[in-house]
Amino acid sequence: MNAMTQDLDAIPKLNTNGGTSLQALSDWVAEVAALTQPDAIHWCDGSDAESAELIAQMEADGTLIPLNSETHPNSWLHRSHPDDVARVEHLTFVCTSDQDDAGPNNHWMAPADGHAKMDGLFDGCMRGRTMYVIPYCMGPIESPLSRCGVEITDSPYVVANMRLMTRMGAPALERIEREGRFVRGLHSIGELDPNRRFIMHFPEELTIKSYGSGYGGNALLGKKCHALRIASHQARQEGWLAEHMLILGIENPQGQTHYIAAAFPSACGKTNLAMLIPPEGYREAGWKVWTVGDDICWMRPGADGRLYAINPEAGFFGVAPGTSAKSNPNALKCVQRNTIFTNVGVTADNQPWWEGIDDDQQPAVDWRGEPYEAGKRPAAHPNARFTVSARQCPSYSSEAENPAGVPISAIVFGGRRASLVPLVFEARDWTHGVLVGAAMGSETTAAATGQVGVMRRDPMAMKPFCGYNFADYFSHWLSFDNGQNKLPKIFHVNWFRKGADGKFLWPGFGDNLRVLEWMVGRVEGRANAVDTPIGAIPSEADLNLEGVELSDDARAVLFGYDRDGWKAEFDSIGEYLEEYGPRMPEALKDERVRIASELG
Ligand code: SAT
Ligand code: MN
Repeated sequence: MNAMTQDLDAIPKLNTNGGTSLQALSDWVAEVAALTQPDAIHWCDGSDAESAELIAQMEADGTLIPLNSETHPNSWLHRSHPDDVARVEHLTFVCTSDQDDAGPNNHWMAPADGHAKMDGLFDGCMRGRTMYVIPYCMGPIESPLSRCGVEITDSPYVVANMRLMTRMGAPALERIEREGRFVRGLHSIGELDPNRRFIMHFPEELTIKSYGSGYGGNALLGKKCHALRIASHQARQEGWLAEHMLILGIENPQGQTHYIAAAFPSACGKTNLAMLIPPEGYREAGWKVWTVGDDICWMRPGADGRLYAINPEAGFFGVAPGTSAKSNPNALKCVQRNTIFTNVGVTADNQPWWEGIDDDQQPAVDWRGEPYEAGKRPAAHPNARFTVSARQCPSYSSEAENPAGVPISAIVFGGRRASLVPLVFEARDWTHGVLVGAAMGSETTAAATGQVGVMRRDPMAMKPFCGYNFADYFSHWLSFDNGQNKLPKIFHVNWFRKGADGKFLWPGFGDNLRVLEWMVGRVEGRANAVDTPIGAIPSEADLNLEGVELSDDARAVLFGYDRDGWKAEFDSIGEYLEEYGPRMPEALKDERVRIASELG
């Protein structure tokens, strides 16, 4: 299994500040130290003093650049290596003993080969560096839905981000020592050489090895690597779901709250939707939207058969460009203090700046640290990010800390579709809903390296994140419909439909609440819709469109469906499902055939 064979007694005693009573953890840390040869080991306790010391050190070596302390107290800019600005799906592997278990949706390597490759890269890579041991908990410390991990890294920037994104330090270590189990994540920035970069997962060993990148989802191993790829594998074994979904609460004027979980690919507005501000009329009437999470959702059936969800994260790693007082005032308020910005531009007075921020300021320096030249290159990288604690969000729900999770009333799937797909439709039952999720398509974004704007299938927005064969994943989803669970309704939305002029037809942002309100009405059995082969579509009269300007053409397209276009779409979905071979559940294929034949 593991290629590390050093004699542990031969390792000189390293300068180290802490330790653990858990033998499995101290043995692993010693093994990693023997392999990577750091100068010192630092066990992270998550304290303010520890954070202050790390930040001082990063300010001194230029890893963090302090921003304007009057406008943005306690906030920093980090410039990543220009070749290291997004997730690298082509270098991300799932190593299972049987290749079919990883599925056509993952790059695969045999576990022994994966370990050999990674251990070769890690050999001696921390010489001259400090190795940080970060115990963390994904989800509220007291929640039975939460799971823990330990990330070992040589990047203090990763430590600072993990401190904002997870419950990290002493309380997490206590839980790990109590439970005795944890996901192992080993990370080194290496030489930041794109040719020596791999993100490798060993789901059967609950292990992650990531080398050569310091960026977001490649390096903050609690996020996509643990909370999605490894957790999806664990969730399948244990009977729950680990999903790429935001979670929000909609409180009606009577004070009742429905929780919705929604899956969209990276950089399709999950953070904006999770922090939505109701349009004026709704606000006046007393509607409120509460943020539980903006990226990841773990859910499991409760004793009453409903799905209960937690946000395993404790912070937001949101896309900065496009975030403005208009698009997402809550996010803008979040990032006024105690925030790490990555790859944004800065103004002459040292405030963070990005395209679409919509203020009167101009950038002086771009994300690479070079003088900004208008019209030449953007000031912020399109995948520039902010990292901030969720507790700073004005709409953060107190229920986000509830160890029991929140009950989910509706699941929403959505992508960027310029044509064909209407604003919203409802699946007729769970099986249909799983097909809607499995068939999801979206145009690619800057969150991953590669071409932007190409339509690809991205089932449940999990294409880059499902740690096992998609066919088995769809079977797992279908298995929740067991006659006992009280499952949420499933919907599909498309905020990104374009008109002939190439402009978006739907205003989006706060007005998306109109669509969510209709969903809540459907859940409560009050709202109307028109049944079509692809699902139940509201007519424009079924939505509250007061104050929204939409041309007749836009209305026809947003609330209509094009039978011929959908026939072609269902042919293409059929071909897509075939790519998964014999493991693809018959129930899903039958469901596609049922709808295709209704389309005629
Ligand atoms: O880079 S991350 O994976 O953390 C962000 C994203 O792509 O959603
Ligand atoms: Mn994401």
